[in-house]
Amino acid sequence: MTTERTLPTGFVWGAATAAFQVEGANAEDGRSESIWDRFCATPGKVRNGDDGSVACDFYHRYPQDIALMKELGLDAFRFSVAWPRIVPDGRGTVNEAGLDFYDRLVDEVLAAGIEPYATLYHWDLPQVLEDAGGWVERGTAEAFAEYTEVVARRLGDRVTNWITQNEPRVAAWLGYGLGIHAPGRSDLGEMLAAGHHILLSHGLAAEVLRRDVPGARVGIAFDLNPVYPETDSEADRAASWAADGENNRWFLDPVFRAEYPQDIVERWAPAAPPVLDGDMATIAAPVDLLCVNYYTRRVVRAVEDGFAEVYQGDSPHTDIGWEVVPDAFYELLVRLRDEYAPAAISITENGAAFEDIRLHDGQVKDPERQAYIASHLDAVERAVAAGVPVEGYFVWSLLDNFEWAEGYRRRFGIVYVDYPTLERVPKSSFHWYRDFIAGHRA
Ligand code: IFM
Repeated sequence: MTTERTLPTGFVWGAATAAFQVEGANAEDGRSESIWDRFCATPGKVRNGDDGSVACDFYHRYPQDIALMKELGLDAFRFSVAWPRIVPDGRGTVNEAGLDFYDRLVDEVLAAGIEPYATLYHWDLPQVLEDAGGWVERGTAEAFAEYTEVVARRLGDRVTNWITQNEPRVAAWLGYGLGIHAPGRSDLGEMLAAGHHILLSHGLAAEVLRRDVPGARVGIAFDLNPVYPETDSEADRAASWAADGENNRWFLDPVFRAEYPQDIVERWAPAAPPVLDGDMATIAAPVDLLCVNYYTRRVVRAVEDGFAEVYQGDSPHTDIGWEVVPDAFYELLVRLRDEYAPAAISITENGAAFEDIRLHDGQVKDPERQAYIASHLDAVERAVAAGVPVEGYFVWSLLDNFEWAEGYRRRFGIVYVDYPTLERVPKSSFHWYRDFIAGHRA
Protein backbone atom coordinates (compact mmCIF):
# COMPACT_ATOMS: atom_id res chain seq x y z
CA MET A 1 0.00 0.00 0.00
CA THR A 2 1.18 3.54 -0.67
CA THR A 3 1.79 5.74 2.33
CA GLU A 4 1.82 9.05 0.50
CA ARG A 5 -1.44 10.82 -0.07
CA THR A 6 -1.84 11.11 -3.81
CA LEU A 7 -5.49 11.91 -4.38
CA PRO A 8 -6.01 15.34 -5.90
CA THR A 9 -7.43 18.34 -4.08
CA GLY A 10 -11.12 18.41 -4.86
CA PHE A 11 -11.47 14.63 -4.73
CA VAL A 12 -15.06 13.99 -3.61
CA TRP A 13 -15.46 12.07 -0.36
CA GLY A 14 -18.86 10.52 0.06
CA ALA A 15 -21.16 7.91 1.51
CA ALA A 16 -24.16 6.26 -0.10
CA THR A 17 -27.57 4.85 0.78
CA ALA A 18 -30.70 3.87 -1.18
CA ALA A 19 -34.34 4.65 -0.48
CA PHE A 20 -35.80 1.19 0.09
CA GLN A 21 -32.82 0.09 2.15
CA VAL A 22 -33.00 2.90 4.71
CA GLU A 23 -36.17 4.97 4.59
CA GLY A 24 -38.93 2.80 6.06
CA ALA A 25 -42.25 4.72 6.25
CA ASN A 26 -43.40 2.76 3.24
CA ALA A 27 -47.07 3.52 3.74
CA GLU A 28 -46.62 7.16 4.68
CA ASP A 29 -47.46 10.38 2.87
CA GLY A 30 -49.01 8.69 -0.12
CA ARG A 31 -46.24 6.25 -1.05
CA SER A 32 -47.57 3.27 -2.99
CA GLU A 33 -46.44 -0.34 -2.92
CA SER A 34 -43.16 -1.14 -4.68
CA ILE A 35 -42.01 -4.44 -6.13
CA TRP A 36 -39.78 -4.87 -3.11
CA ASP A 37 -42.70 -4.50 -0.67
CA ARG A 38 -44.49 -7.23 -2.61
CA PHE A 39 -41.38 -9.44 -2.80
CA CYS A 40 -40.77 -9.10 0.96
CA ALA A 41 -44.38 -10.06 1.62
CA THR A 42 -43.98 -13.22 -0.46
CA PRO A 43 -43.03 -16.09 1.87
CA GLY A 44 -39.54 -17.49 1.39
CA LYS A 45 -38.16 -14.65 -0.72
CA VAL A 46 -36.28 -12.60 1.88
CA ARG A 47 -34.22 -14.06 4.69
CA ASN A 48 -36.05 -14.11 7.99
CA GLY A 49 -39.13 -12.54 6.37
CA ASP A 50 -37.54 -9.10 6.78
CA ASP A 51 -39.10 -6.13 5.01
CA GLY A 52 -38.59 -2.40 4.44
CA SER A 53 -41.47 -1.08 6.52
CA VAL A 54 -39.16 0.49 9.12
CA ALA A 55 -35.62 -0.15 7.83
CA CYS A 56 -33.42 2.55 9.45
CA ASP A 57 -36.34 4.98 9.68
CA PHE A 58 -34.24 7.41 7.66
CA TYR A 59 -37.53 8.99 6.51
CA HIS A 60 -37.91 10.50 9.98
CA ARG A 61 -34.36 10.39 11.32
CA TYR A 62 -32.48 11.90 8.38
CA PRO A 63 -31.47 15.07 10.30
CA GLN A 64 -29.57 12.87 12.75
CA ASP A 65 -27.92 11.02 9.86
CA ILE A 66 -26.93 14.26 8.15
CA ALA A 67 -25.26 15.28 11.42
CA LEU A 68 -23.22 12.08 11.19
CA MET A 69 -22.27 12.90 7.58
CA LYS A 70 -21.12 16.29 8.76
CA GLU A 71 -19.04 14.73 11.51
CA LEU A 72 -17.41 12.54 8.86
CA GLY A 73 -16.49 15.62 6.86
CA LEU A 74 -18.24 14.34 3.73
CA ASP A 75 -18.28 16.35 0.52
CA ALA A 76 -21.17 14.39 -0.93
CA PHE A 77 -24.09 12.15 -0.03
CA ARG A 78 -25.60 9.71 -2.51
CA PHE A 79 -29.24 8.81 -1.90
CA SER A 80 -32.01 7.49 -4.12
CA VAL A 81 -35.47 8.80 -4.79
CA ALA A 82 -38.36 6.35 -4.36
CA TRP A 83 -40.51 6.41 -7.48
CA PRO A 84 -43.58 5.11 -5.54
CA ARG A 85 -43.43 8.21 -3.34
CA ILE A 86 -43.38 10.58 -6.31
CA VAL A 87 -45.78 9.01 -8.82
CA PRO A 88 -47.66 6.38 -6.80
CA ASP A 89 -49.59 5.14 -9.83
CA GLY A 90 -46.40 4.85 -11.86
CA ARG A 91 -47.68 7.39 -14.39
CA GLY A 92 -49.86 10.43 -14.00
CA THR A 93 -50.71 12.13 -10.72
CA VAL A 94 -47.76 13.52 -8.80
CA ASN A 95 -47.67 13.12 -5.02
CA GLU A 96 -46.49 16.46 -3.64
CA ALA A 97 -45.90 15.03 -0.16
CA GLY A 98 -43.36 12.61 -1.61
CA LEU A 99 -41.53 15.39 -3.40
CA ASP A 100 -41.60 17.46 -0.21
CA PHE A 101 -39.60 14.80 1.60
CA TYR A 102 -36.72 14.92 -0.90
CA ASP A 103 -36.97 18.70 -0.97
CA ARG A 104 -36.35 18.82 2.78
CA LEU A 105 -33.62 16.19 2.54
CA VAL A 106 -31.74 18.06 -0.17
CA ASP A 107 -32.06 21.36 1.69
CA GLU A 108 -30.67 19.89 4.89
CA VAL A 109 -27.85 18.10 3.09
CA LEU A 110 -26.86 21.35 1.39
CA ALA A 111 -27.18 23.28 4.66
CA ALA A 112 -24.59 20.87 6.10
CA GLY A 113 -22.22 21.84 3.29
CA ILE A 114 -22.66 18.49 1.53
CA GLU A 115 -23.38 17.97 -2.16
CA PRO A 116 -26.40 15.73 -2.91
CA TYR A 117 -26.01 13.01 -5.56
CA ALA A 118 -29.46 11.76 -6.53
CA THR A 119 -30.05 8.28 -7.92
CA LEU A 120 -33.40 8.03 -9.70
CA TYR A 121 -33.84 4.27 -9.62
CA HIS A 122 -32.46 1.91 -7.03
CA TRP A 123 -34.83 -1.01 -7.70
CA ASP A 124 -38.11 0.13 -6.09
CA LEU A 125 -40.42 0.06 -9.10
CA PRO A 126 -44.06 0.92 -8.30
CA GLN A 127 -45.86 -2.43 -8.12
CA VAL A 128 -48.61 -1.08 -10.34
CA LEU A 129 -46.09 -0.81 -13.20
CA GLU A 130 -44.89 -4.36 -12.58
CA ASP A 131 -48.53 -5.46 -12.79
CA ALA A 132 -48.55 -3.91 -16.26
CA GLY A 133 -45.44 -5.88 -17.29
CA GLY A 134 -42.64 -4.09 -15.41
CA TRP A 135 -39.32 -3.47 -17.15
CA VAL A 136 -40.16 -6.07 -19.77
CA GLU A 137 -42.45 -3.42 -21.26
CA ARG A 138 -41.10 -0.44 -23.17
CA GLY A 139 -43.76 1.73 -21.54
CA THR A 140 -41.92 1.47 -18.22
CA ALA A 141 -38.93 3.27 -19.74
CA GLU A 142 -41.27 6.02 -20.95
CA ALA A 143 -42.89 6.22 -17.51
CA PHE A 144 -39.40 6.54 -16.00
CA ALA A 145 -38.69 9.54 -18.21
CA GLU A 146 -41.91 11.20 -17.03
CA TYR A 147 -41.03 10.53 -13.39
CA THR A 148 -37.53 11.88 -14.01
CA GLU A 149 -39.03 15.09 -15.35
CA VAL A 150 -41.08 15.56 -12.18
CA VAL A 151 -38.08 15.04 -9.91
CA ALA A 152 -35.76 17.15 -12.06
CA ARG A 153 -38.16 20.07 -12.05
CA ARG A 154 -38.44 19.97 -8.28
CA LEU A 155 -34.83 19.30 -7.25
CA GLY A 156 -32.89 20.46 -10.31
CA ASP A 157 -32.30 23.93 -8.90
CA ARG A 158 -30.19 22.32 -6.15
CA VAL A 159 -29.03 18.93 -7.39
CA THR A 160 -26.32 18.89 -10.06
CA ASN A 161 -25.18 15.26 -9.96
CA TRP A 162 -27.71 12.66 -11.17
CA ILE A 163 -27.42 8.91 -11.45
CA THR A 164 -30.21 7.57 -13.62
CA GLN A 165 -30.06 3.84 -12.93
CA ASN A 166 -28.31 1.80 -10.26
CA GLU A 167 -26.88 -1.54 -11.39
CA PRO A 168 -29.13 -2.46 -14.34
CA ARG A 169 -27.57 -5.92 -14.35
CA VAL A 170 -28.76 -6.71 -10.84
CA ALA A 171 -32.23 -5.29 -11.49
CA ALA A 172 -32.64 -7.28 -14.72
CA TRP A 173 -30.55 -10.45 -14.24
CA LEU A 174 -31.50 -11.11 -10.59
CA GLY A 175 -35.02 -9.69 -10.81
CA TYR A 176 -36.18 -11.05 -14.19
CA GLY A 177 -33.66 -13.78 -15.00
CA LEU A 178 -32.83 -15.58 -11.77
CA GLY A 179 -35.88 -14.62 -9.74
CA ILE A 180 -33.88 -13.98 -6.58
CA HIS A 181 -34.67 -10.24 -6.45
CA ALA A 182 -37.97 -8.46 -6.98
CA PRO A 183 -40.11 -8.98 -8.98
CA GLY A 184 -38.94 -12.61 -8.88
CA ARG A 185 -39.32 -13.58 -12.53
CA SER A 186 -37.08 -16.15 -14.28
CA ASP A 187 -37.09 -16.00 -18.03
CA LEU A 188 -34.17 -15.26 -20.35
CA GLY A 189 -36.25 -13.29 -22.85
CA GLU A 190 -37.85 -11.20 -20.12
CA MET A 191 -34.46 -10.62 -18.54
CA LEU A 192 -33.02 -9.28 -21.80
CA ALA A 193 -36.07 -7.10 -22.40
CA ALA A 194 -35.89 -5.73 -18.86
CA GLY A 195 -32.16 -5.01 -19.20
CA HIS A 196 -32.71 -3.23 -22.51
CA HIS A 197 -35.58 -1.09 -21.23
CA ILE A 198 -33.62 -0.13 -18.13
CA LEU A 199 -30.75 1.04 -20.35
CA LEU A 200 -33.22 2.81 -22.62
CA SER A 201 -34.76 4.51 -19.60
CA HIS A 202 -31.30 5.78 -18.71
CA GLY A 203 -30.96 7.37 -22.15
CA LEU A 204 -34.44 8.91 -22.02
CA ALA A 205 -33.87 10.24 -18.50
CA ALA A 206 -30.51 11.70 -19.52
CA GLU A 207 -32.29 13.69 -22.26
CA VAL A 208 -34.79 15.02 -19.71
CA LEU A 209 -32.08 15.98 -17.24
CA ARG A 210 -30.04 17.81 -19.89
CA ARG A 211 -33.15 19.68 -21.00
CA ASP A 212 -34.53 20.59 -17.56
CA VAL A 213 -31.46 20.95 -15.34
CA PRO A 214 -28.93 23.43 -16.65
CA GLY A 215 -25.43 22.21 -15.84
CA ALA A 216 -26.62 18.72 -14.84
CA ARG A 217 -23.94 16.05 -14.60
CA VAL A 218 -25.45 12.73 -15.63
CA GLY A 219 -24.16 9.27 -14.84
CA ILE A 220 -25.21 5.64 -14.65
CA ALA A 221 -23.99 3.18 -12.00
CA PHE A 222 -22.83 -0.31 -12.97
CA ASP A 223 -21.86 -3.17 -10.68
CA LEU A 224 -18.64 -4.22 -12.35
CA ASN A 225 -17.05 -7.53 -11.43
CA PRO A 226 -13.77 -8.09 -13.23
CA VAL A 227 -13.56 -11.70 -14.33
CA TYR A 228 -10.40 -13.82 -14.28
CA PRO A 229 -9.80 -17.28 -15.77
CA GLU A 230 -8.90 -20.01 -13.28
CA THR A 231 -5.97 -21.08 -15.47
CA ASP A 232 -4.26 -19.71 -18.53
CA SER A 233 -5.81 -22.38 -20.75
CA GLU A 234 -7.55 -21.20 -23.88
CA ALA A 235 -10.82 -22.70 -22.68
CA ASP A 236 -10.71 -20.88 -19.33
CA ARG A 237 -9.76 -17.62 -21.01
CA ALA A 238 -12.71 -17.94 -23.38
CA ALA A 239 -14.98 -18.73 -20.43
CA SER A 240 -13.71 -15.67 -18.60
CA TRP A 241 -14.36 -13.47 -21.63
CA ALA A 242 -17.94 -14.80 -21.85
CA ALA A 243 -18.57 -14.16 -18.15
CA ASP A 244 -17.12 -10.68 -18.57
CA GLY A 245 -19.48 -10.16 -21.50
CA GLU A 246 -22.55 -11.10 -19.48
CA ASN A 247 -21.54 -9.15 -16.39
CA ASN A 248 -19.70 -6.08 -17.69
CA ARG A 249 -19.56 -5.60 -21.45
CA TRP A 250 -23.32 -6.14 -21.86
CA PHE A 251 -23.86 -2.84 -20.05
CA LEU A 252 -20.70 -0.87 -20.81
CA ASP A 253 -20.75 -1.45 -24.59
CA PRO A 254 -24.25 -0.03 -25.20
CA VAL A 255 -23.50 3.13 -23.21
CA PHE A 256 -20.00 3.72 -24.61
CA ARG A 257 -20.20 2.05 -28.05
CA ALA A 258 -23.90 2.01 -28.91
CA GLU A 259 -23.94 -1.78 -29.36
CA TYR A 260 -24.39 -5.02 -27.46
CA PRO A 261 -21.34 -7.31 -27.50
CA GLN A 262 -21.81 -9.60 -30.51
CA ASP A 263 -20.33 -12.70 -28.83
CA ILE A 264 -22.96 -12.52 -26.07
CA VAL A 265 -25.76 -11.71 -28.51
CA GLU A 266 -24.85 -14.98 -30.26
CA ARG A 267 -24.56 -16.84 -26.98
CA TRP A 268 -28.10 -15.90 -25.96
CA ALA A 269 -29.74 -16.27 -29.39
CA PRO A 270 -32.53 -16.82 -30.22
CA ALA A 271 -33.44 -14.72 -27.14
CA ALA A 272 -32.56 -11.09 -27.88
CA PRO A 273 -33.12 -7.62 -26.46
CA PRO A 274 -36.05 -5.80 -28.16
CA VAL A 275 -34.00 -3.06 -29.80
CA LEU A 276 -35.93 -0.54 -31.91
CA ASP A 277 -34.47 1.99 -34.34
CA GLY A 278 -32.77 4.78 -32.46
CA ASP A 279 -32.58 2.97 -29.10
CA MET A 280 -28.84 2.43 -29.17
CA ALA A 281 -28.17 6.08 -30.00
CA THR A 282 -30.41 7.14 -27.12
CA ILE A 283 -28.60 4.80 -24.73
CA ALA A 284 -25.17 5.94 -25.94
CA ALA A 285 -25.61 9.70 -25.54
CA PRO A 286 -22.43 10.82 -23.71
CA VAL A 287 -22.44 10.61 -19.93
CA ASP A 288 -20.52 12.92 -17.64
CA LEU A 289 -19.85 10.25 -15.05
CA LEU A 290 -19.29 6.54 -15.22
CA CYS A 291 -20.36 5.42 -11.76
CA VAL A 292 -18.59 2.27 -10.60
CA ASN A 293 -19.88 0.03 -7.83
CA TYR A 294 -17.12 -2.43 -6.99
CA TYR A 295 -17.07 -5.15 -4.34
CA THR A 296 -15.32 -8.24 -5.68
CA ARG A 297 -14.05 -10.13 -8.71
CA ARG A 298 -15.11 -13.44 -10.24
CA VAL A 299 -12.89 -16.37 -11.15
CA VAL A 300 -14.32 -18.83 -13.65
CA ARG A 301 -13.44 -22.06 -15.41
CA ALA A 302 -14.77 -23.51 -18.65
CA VAL A 303 -17.55 -26.06 -18.36
CA GLU A 304 -19.56 -27.77 -21.05
CA ASP A 305 -22.17 -25.08 -21.60
CA GLY A 306 -20.11 -22.01 -20.68
CA PHE A 307 -18.45 -21.12 -17.40
CA ALA A 308 -18.64 -21.90 -13.71
CA GLU A 309 -17.55 -19.81 -10.75
CA VAL A 310 -14.51 -21.09 -8.85
CA TYR A 311 -14.40 -20.26 -5.14
CA GLN A 312 -11.01 -18.95 -4.07
CA GLY A 313 -10.64 -20.82 -0.80
CA ASP A 314 -7.26 -19.30 0.10
CA SER A 315 -8.39 -15.68 -0.19
CA PRO A 316 -10.06 -13.53 2.45
CA HIS A 317 -13.81 -13.16 2.04
CA THR A 318 -16.40 -10.83 3.55
CA ASP A 319 -19.39 -12.02 5.55
CA ILE A 320 -21.52 -12.19 2.41
CA GLY A 321 -18.96 -14.53 0.82
CA TRP A 322 -17.31 -12.06 -1.56
CA GLU A 323 -13.57 -12.38 -2.15
CA VAL A 324 -11.52 -9.36 -1.10
CA VAL A 325 -9.32 -8.38 -4.07
CA PRO A 326 -8.30 -4.70 -4.19
CA ASP A 327 -5.85 -5.34 -7.04
CA ALA A 328 -8.77 -6.41 -9.24
CA PHE A 329 -10.35 -3.03 -8.49
CA TYR A 330 -7.19 -1.27 -9.65
CA GLU A 331 -7.07 -3.35 -12.83
CA LEU A 332 -10.74 -2.71 -13.50
CA LEU A 333 -10.26 1.06 -13.27
CA VAL A 334 -7.29 1.00 -15.62
CA ARG A 335 -9.23 -1.17 -18.06
CA LEU A 336 -12.21 1.20 -18.02
CA ARG A 337 -9.95 4.07 -18.95
CA ASP A 338 -8.18 2.11 -21.67
CA GLU A 339 -11.24 0.52 -23.27
CA TYR A 340 -14.07 2.98 -22.67
CA ALA A 341 -12.36 6.34 -22.00
CA PRO A 342 -15.07 7.80 -19.74
CA ALA A 343 -14.94 11.56 -19.13
CA ALA A 344 -14.85 10.89 -15.39
CA ILE A 345 -15.35 7.99 -13.01
CA SER A 346 -16.94 8.11 -9.60
CA ILE A 347 -16.78 5.14 -7.25
CA THR A 348 -20.40 5.32 -6.16
CA GLU A 349 -20.26 2.17 -4.00
CA ASN A 350 -17.52 0.23 -2.29
CA GLY A 351 -17.60 -1.45 1.07
CA ALA A 352 -17.93 -4.71 2.91
CA ALA A 353 -20.33 -6.75 5.00
CA PHE A 354 -18.95 -8.10 8.23
CA GLU A 355 -20.68 -9.47 11.27
CA ASP A 356 -20.39 -6.62 13.75
CA ILE A 357 -20.76 -7.21 17.43
CA ARG A 358 -21.54 -4.49 19.90
CA LEU A 359 -19.15 -4.66 22.84
CA HIS A 360 -20.18 -4.35 26.48
CA ASP A 361 -19.16 -0.66 26.41
CA GLY A 362 -21.59 -0.08 23.52
CA GLN A 363 -18.90 0.38 20.87
CA VAL A 364 -18.54 -1.46 17.58
CA LYS A 365 -15.04 -2.27 16.40
CA ASP A 366 -14.78 -3.33 12.76
CA PRO A 367 -11.11 -3.59 11.81
CA GLU A 368 -11.89 -5.89 8.86
CA ARG A 369 -14.19 -3.34 7.24
CA GLN A 370 -11.64 -0.61 7.88
CA ALA A 371 -8.91 -2.72 6.25
CA TYR A 372 -11.21 -3.44 3.29
CA ILE A 373 -11.94 0.25 2.71
CA ALA A 374 -8.30 1.26 3.22
CA SER A 375 -7.02 -1.30 0.72
CA HIS A 376 -9.61 -0.29 -1.86
CA LEU A 377 -8.85 3.39 -1.40
CA ASP A 378 -5.24 2.49 -1.97
CA ALA A 379 -6.28 0.87 -5.26
CA VAL A 380 -8.10 4.10 -6.18
CA GLU A 381 -5.01 6.14 -5.33
CA ARG A 382 -2.89 3.90 -7.54
CA ALA A 383 -5.38 4.18 -10.38
CA VAL A 384 -5.46 7.97 -10.11
CA ALA A 385 -1.65 8.02 -10.07
CA ALA A 386 -1.77 5.94 -13.26
CA GLY A 387 -3.96 8.58 -14.90
CA VAL A 388 -7.46 7.12 -14.43
CA PRO A 389 -9.92 10.02 -14.00
CA VAL A 390 -11.52 8.94 -10.71
CA GLU A 391 -13.02 12.01 -9.09
CA GLY A 392 -14.76 10.62 -6.00
CA TYR A 393 -15.41 7.71 -3.65
CA PHE A 394 -18.64 6.85 -1.84
CA VAL A 395 -18.45 4.24 0.87
CA TRP A 396 -21.29 1.71 0.89
CA SER A 397 -22.84 2.32 3.19
CA LEU A 398 -23.34 5.14 5.62
CA LEU A 399 -25.71 2.96 7.66
CA ASP A 400 -26.33 -0.73 8.16
CA ASN A 401 -29.49 -1.35 6.16
CA PHE A 402 -31.85 -3.73 4.39
CA GLU A 403 -29.61 -5.91 2.21
CA TRP A 404 -32.30 -7.07 -0.22
CA ALA A 405 -32.86 -10.85 -0.22
CA GLU A 406 -30.41 -11.12 2.69
CA GLY A 407 -32.60 -8.93 4.90
CA TYR A 408 -30.94 -7.16 7.84
CA ARG A 409 -28.45 -9.93 8.57
CA ARG A 410 -25.65 -8.41 6.43
CA ARG A 411 -24.21 -5.20 7.77
CA PHE A 412 -22.41 -2.89 5.34
CA GLY A 413 -22.57 0.35 7.36
CA ILE A 414 -19.81 2.39 8.89
CA VAL A 415 -22.57 3.32 11.32
CA TYR A 416 -24.14 0.45 13.24
CA VAL A 417 -27.91 0.46 13.44
CA ASP A 418 -29.42 -1.20 16.48
CA TYR A 419 -32.63 -2.27 14.76
CA PRO A 420 -34.83 -2.73 17.86
CA THR A 421 -34.16 0.84 19.02
CA LEU A 422 -32.89 2.40 15.74
CA GLU A 423 -29.98 3.88 17.67
CA ARG A 424 -27.01 4.84 15.48
CA VAL A 425 -23.55 3.83 16.71
CA PRO A 426 -20.58 5.00 14.63
CA LYS A 427 -18.23 2.03 14.18
CA SER A 428 -14.45 2.32 14.43
CA SER A 429 -14.38 2.40 10.59
CA PHE A 430 -16.46 5.60 10.78
CA HIS A 431 -13.82 7.30 12.90
CA TRP A 432 -11.06 5.96 10.69
CA TYR A 433 -12.81 7.23 7.50
CA ARG A 434 -13.33 10.64 9.13
CA ASP A 435 -9.61 10.87 9.96
CA PHE A 436 -8.61 9.57 6.54
CA ILE A 437 -10.66 12.27 4.81
CA ALA A 438 -9.25 14.95 7.11
CA GLY A 439 -5.72 13.63 6.46
CA HIS A 440 -6.22 14.02 2.72
CA ARG A 441 -7.56 17.53 3.09
CA ALA A 442 -4.62 18.49 5.28
O1 IFM B 1 -26.72 -3.08 -0.90
C1 IFM B 1 -26.34 -3.18 -2.23
C2 IFM B 1 -26.74 -1.94 -3.01
O2 IFM B 1 -28.10 -1.71 -2.92
C3 IFM B 1 -26.39 -2.10 -4.46
N1 IFM B 1 -25.00 -2.49 -4.62
C4 IFM B 1 -24.50 -3.56 -3.81
C5 IFM B 1 -24.85 -3.35 -2.36
C6 IFM B 1 -24.31 -4.51 -1.50
O3 IFM B 1 -24.89 -5.70 -1.93
